This record gives sequence, structure tokens and C-alpha cells, in this order.
Amino acid sequence: MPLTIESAQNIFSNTQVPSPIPATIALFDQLSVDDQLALLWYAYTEMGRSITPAAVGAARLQFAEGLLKEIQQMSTEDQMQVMRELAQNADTHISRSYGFFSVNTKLAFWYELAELMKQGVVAPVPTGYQMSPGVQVVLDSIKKLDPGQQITVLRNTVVDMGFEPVAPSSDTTAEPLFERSEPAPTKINVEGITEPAVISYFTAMNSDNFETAIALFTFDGALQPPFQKPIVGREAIAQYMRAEAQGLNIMPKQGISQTLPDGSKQVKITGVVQTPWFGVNVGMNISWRFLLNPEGKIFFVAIDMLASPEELLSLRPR
Ligand code: 45D
Repeated sequence: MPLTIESAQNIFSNTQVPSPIPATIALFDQLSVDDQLALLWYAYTEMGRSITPAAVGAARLQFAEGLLKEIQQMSTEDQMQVMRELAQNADTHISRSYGFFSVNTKLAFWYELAELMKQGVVAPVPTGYQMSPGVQVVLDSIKKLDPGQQITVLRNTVVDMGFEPVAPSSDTTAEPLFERSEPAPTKINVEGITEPAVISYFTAMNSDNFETAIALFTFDGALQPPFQKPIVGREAIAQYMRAEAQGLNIMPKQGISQTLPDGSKQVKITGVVQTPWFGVNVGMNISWRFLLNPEGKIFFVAIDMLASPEELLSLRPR
């Protein structure tokens, strides 16, 4: 029987525990737009007491600079309006430009706006803003998450903003590199796992060697990032990796592997991933669910955020 993405998505389904991240975002989505912006400001400044993202390099800012200049020249009321329009996905020229940004440029844009807010150049909340009780509910929900989950909530809200382009810009070759402050581990040792494709995948990813990583996939292979649909085909996966997988520190710890009757293998691994935005300060608890074809190529891999650190150890078959 040929492998299908639908069946691959369900491997190890009994180890999948509902994540508190979508639940928190669902609460956030119910807030009014002013409450949403205020909530993000409170959450971000609160989080900043313990962890702050790394400053944004000039290269990454070049794409956002025009918009940021434009916003700085506006009145406080207009600045507020632009932020509302971004959060509401309005069809305006600023919201459209933002929609074309890569994920990391979107994050860099807000990082800079947050700096301007700290300096008092841009107002974080409208004058006379009254916080609704719902904001506290969402803040409490965010506080219960671990740091890796908190930064994922922030990232997802930022990604969802702006007017969605009809055809997303696909040129990721211009995406600036993330400088690695220290080299990622290249000697990968995963307890219980010897599959060469899987080990080579981690080694390649830790040196941003996406060509090598892609060559480990079948031509029709797929990669499913956290909370997203599968990205199908080598070229699409390569584009995605160049845009979003740079500078990651991947530290897989342990796994289980099972051979299926047709000779394909399913492998589940848990471990910790660090993003270049926060470096060694924030570890995200992650699982990888691989389906390898009988020739040992990667047909499918799903990357999931674990619901809790306990899930790191709960490796059950199927
Ligand atoms: O609205 O094996 C203000 C893949 C208030 C590849 C604000 C992967 C107003 C394959 C404060 C100004 C990539 C899938 C906003 C592995 C307002 C693979 C600003 C996984 C918005 C392992 C907010 C990688 C700001 C993973 C500035 C899981 C927020 C990577 C900034 C995960 C938030 C990376 C930042 C994550 C968040 C990065 C910088 C979760 C960064 C998060």
C-alpha cells in the first residue's frame, strides 16, 4: 500500500496530547482589538523581566524599515489605528506590506515597535484605555505556559496579523541569515534511535545545511510544522526551511522506532529546540514523528510542540 500523508499524520496519534497553545490563542481571538494589543504589550513586557529576544540585525530590518519610518511620523492616534488594522487583517497598504513579510521580518517589525514603545515614541495603548476583564483571563492563561509555549503564542499572534496576500511571496533566497552565537551540537546521539536518515536530518539542520536535509526526503515527502498543514515536496520544504528553520539548536534526546509490515518505519523522538530569537535562554519541548519509506527516505515528519515537559518521557508505541 502506498504511503499517504493522511495516514502519516496519524502515526503515534495515541501520544498526541492537546496543546494549551491553541486554547490560549482561541481566548486571545475573542478579545476586542484594543484588548488584544494591550494584552500583547503586557505579556511581552512581563515576559521581558526574565527573557528578551535578541536584538534584530540591520539586514533583517531592511524590509521593515520603510513601514517603521512611516509609522514613526504619524500622530499617536494614527499609529494606534495602524496597529489595529494589522491586528484585524484590514486591507490597507501597510497591512498588505506586512502580509508579504516573512515570519522573521514580522517578528523584527514588532520587536522594533516594542523598542519604540519603551522609548515613548509610539504609544502602547490608546489614551484612556480601560482593560476589560477578559484581558486578565488571557494573561493568566499565558502565565501558566512554559517559556517555550509563551514565545510560541506571541509568534503565532504576530504571524496572523496583516492582510494575507493572495499569492505569498515565495522568494526566500534574500532572507538574511541568523548569526549563530555558538555552534549547535553536531554530534547527535538519540537514545533508542539509529536510523541514518533521522540522525543525518538533525545534523544537517544544526548546521543550516538545508540541501542535505532535503535530500533525505522522498520527492513527494512532507514536513508538518507545529499547528500547520503539511508542506509537500522537496522544493516547498527547502523554501520553508530557508525562511524559518535557520539558526535552530536542535537537541533530540530519546526516541522509539517501529518497523511496519511493509518495511516502512515510524520513529518518534522528543527533545529540546532553541530559536535564534532567544538563544539558550528558552528551550522548547518538541517531538518529531517521522515516517520513513522502506528505502529509509523521509516520507513525512511532523514537528509538534509538547503539551508539557512530562511528554518528553512519554514515548508509547503506535
Ligand atoms: O501587537 O525540525 C508589542 C521547524 C505590543 C523546521 C507586540 C522546526 C503590540 C523543522 C509588544 C509591541 C522550523 C518546523 C505586539 C524544527 C503588539 C524542524 C510585539 C521547529 C505584537 C525543529 C511582540 C522550530 C513581539 C520551532 C516583539 C519550533 C514578539 C521554532 C516577539 C520556534 C516574539 C520558534 C518572538 C519560535 C517570538 C520563536 C521574537 C516560537 C519568537 C518565537
